[in-house]
Amino acid sequence: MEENILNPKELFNELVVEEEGFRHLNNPADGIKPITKKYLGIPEKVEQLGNKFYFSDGDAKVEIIVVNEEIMRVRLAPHGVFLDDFSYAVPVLKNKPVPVTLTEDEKEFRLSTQIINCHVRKADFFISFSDKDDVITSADATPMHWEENAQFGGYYVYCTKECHPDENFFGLGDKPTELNLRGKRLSNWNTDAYSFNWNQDPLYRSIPFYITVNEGIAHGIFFDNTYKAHFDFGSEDRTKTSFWADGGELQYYYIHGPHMMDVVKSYHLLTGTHPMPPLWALGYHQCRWSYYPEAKLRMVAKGFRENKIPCDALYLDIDYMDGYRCFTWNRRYFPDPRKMIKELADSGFKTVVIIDPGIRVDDNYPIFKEGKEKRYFCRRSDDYFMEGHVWPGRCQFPDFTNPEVREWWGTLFDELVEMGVAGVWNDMNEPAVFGSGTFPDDVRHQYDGYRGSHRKAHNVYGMQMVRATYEGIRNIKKNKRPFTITRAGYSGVQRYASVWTGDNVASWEHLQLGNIQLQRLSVSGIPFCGTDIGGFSGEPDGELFTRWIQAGTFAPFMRAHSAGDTKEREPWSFGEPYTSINRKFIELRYRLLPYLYSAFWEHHRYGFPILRPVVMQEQSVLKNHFRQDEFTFGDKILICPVLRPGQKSRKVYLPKGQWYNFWTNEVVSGGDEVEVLTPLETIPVFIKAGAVIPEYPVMQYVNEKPIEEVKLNIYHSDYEANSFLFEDHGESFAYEQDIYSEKKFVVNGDTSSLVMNHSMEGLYTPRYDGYLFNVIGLPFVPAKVSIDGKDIEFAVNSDKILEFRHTKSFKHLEITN
Ligand code: MIG
Repeated sequence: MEENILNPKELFNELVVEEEGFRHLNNPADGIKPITKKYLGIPEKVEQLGNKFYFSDGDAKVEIIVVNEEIMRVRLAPHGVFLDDFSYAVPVLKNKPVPVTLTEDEKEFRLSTQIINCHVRKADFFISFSDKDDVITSADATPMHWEENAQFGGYYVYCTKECHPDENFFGLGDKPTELNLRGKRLSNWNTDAYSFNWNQDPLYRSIPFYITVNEGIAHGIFFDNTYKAHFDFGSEDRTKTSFWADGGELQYYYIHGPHMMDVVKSYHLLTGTHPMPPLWALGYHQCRWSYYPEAKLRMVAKGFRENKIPCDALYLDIDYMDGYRCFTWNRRYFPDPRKMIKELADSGFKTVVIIDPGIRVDDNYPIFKEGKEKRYFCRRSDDYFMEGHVWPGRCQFPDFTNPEVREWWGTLFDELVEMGVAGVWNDMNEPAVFGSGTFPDDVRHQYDGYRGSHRKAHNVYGMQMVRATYEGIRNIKKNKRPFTITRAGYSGVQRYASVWTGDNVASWEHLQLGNIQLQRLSVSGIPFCGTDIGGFSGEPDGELFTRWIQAGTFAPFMRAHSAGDTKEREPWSFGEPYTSINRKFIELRYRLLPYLYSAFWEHHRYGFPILRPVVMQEQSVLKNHFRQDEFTFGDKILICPVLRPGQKSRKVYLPKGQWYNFWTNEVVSGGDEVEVLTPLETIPVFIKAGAVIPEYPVMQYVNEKPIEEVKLNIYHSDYEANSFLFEDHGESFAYEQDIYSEKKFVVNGDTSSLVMNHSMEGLYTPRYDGYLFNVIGLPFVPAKVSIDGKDIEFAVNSDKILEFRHTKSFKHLEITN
């Protein structure tokens, strides 16, 4: 790790001197020359060009784009010249032509939509935003500023906003620290961080997007700048929040709430959502560094089926390749990969293979030869090819920011896909290089025609690699959904891949950390995420592994993985009672697949996260800003994993409303903490009253057998509640042509009845005919069940659950006493 020579406290203990309209920040730690920051002066005038507004202080220019009613984008051009408008995060800025009014008085210029106002203060160019009730939500604490000191090579750009006493901060991707970022100072620079620690920064991904909640109102700031970027959430100065970058343009989006959910939704409007994954990708995945030779992989496959533990995917880590050369096979370990993949597929296992960016320098290796001839590899400023050591030895690296390279790379998957490989795992794409860590700063990138050095391209390199992978496989597979997973990423990476949190450790602390990281990724626009279940390095004991499987059951992406020097790590490796409990939870994952898939659809279609921290349910309750164990999985199931050894019970906070303990069906009122028993066999799981939770029968893998019946668990409530069930073919993009089925269940009840309305939309018809209804929590003895006016036979089982069956086509259900 790099030594931190400057103490940041000293570095920012600046002396402010007023001088000729500019404020010079004199930094004593700098010694030789003071850092000279330039600040916006006084806005002289405003020009309007459609939904774009330009302000100028005579030299610097500020552009404000009204993106829609809730979003405005602010850009600064220190000398009046804006950079080309290009972003990997926001490929197309979808402006909605909304009415904007521009007004001016002696104090300010003001741009207003129906929902927000942007104020540009005449005295000092402070920019602030307010809602329609004129409540200021975000206000500059200094004017936007920059440095053009030659010693840094280019502009450093800064924005500083007011930070309020009870303002709290969320988001920013995978930072391994408390969920609430208040008081933190963090940086974005994609870094391979093997066995990272609590508070280590930065890690693998750069997501320059955060959400703040102040006095119950949320807004987001998306600082779309790919350079090394920094954030300070009231750390150096409790009254200020800053974000700045070591280059590039000061460009940020103000995204209005008022709810955190609205902010996340709008962020996805800008950066896109995750496409629907193949249904099997929501099943259980088993990974290891590495399963080889073939006999070993087959043994693991057999182990799953013999132990009757469901599993859909097996992974091949780097040892499947010939000398770690991408797109080759080690034929000694895997003599006939095609046959092996086919036979694994026959018993339901999809094979996922790893692909790293480093290409071995080897003139007998066709991929290197072609890349070299076509000059597809990254070069230094003096035009020599950039070289570094990674697993294959001496390597060169494709410039994935070049569209032609991406296209070429995409075609390289042809053979793997044709052999039956079902998914691709992109590792080391920060990019990671042994020794030096990453590429030298002077490496040149094509950057889709907006050329730049590695300083600009570093944080997007991995995203462009997995984009090439995703798009390539999508082309090859025609209308079938690719499955991809990446370690590095930048905002927008969710359009191309799922994400895992990298090389964690088999410790309780990492289980806690992972639980926070997944919630944080979820609100930062990365819905399909998971940790290495069990911990990558080190050895979990049976208890830790089982607790991790239990938590992982409710992670959008569920994969166990472990480093090469650890003991066997399959769900049955720890013996009883662990094996049975692991099985029970993995089975639960498969039972809940239709629910999870529907939550995924809600993400894809509407931009909602799959995991939602408690603060997202009740942001106006200040205490919730500091809760980080509980979250909901979709909007109906609340989870509180057990994160400590030997824990026999734990406190769980339930948001207001009525909840059912999933294991006992006991009704609990929310709005407070409850003490819940946590024997090794369970973790706290609560279902929101009024929910309809669909369940598929347990299978050893997705589509093992046709589904004959879907179970609908209906939880009585005394208020109206909506639930959805999304289904489709599970493999194709037909959903883009509306070939799916979306069912809506509206439940309402009182002390003597429960009614449910059922409606259907879409062009897909699931194959199964009927539902098995399980009605839970009726506060009365049911005397009559009728569907569309006809009486239905029913039974009440020993758990007081009302049971009956009916075909899936009906509109109205009524249960009365
Ligand atoms: O330098 O491919 O995070 O999941 O098993 C280590 C070997 C490279 C790091 C990944 C890990 C993977 C491992 N990789």
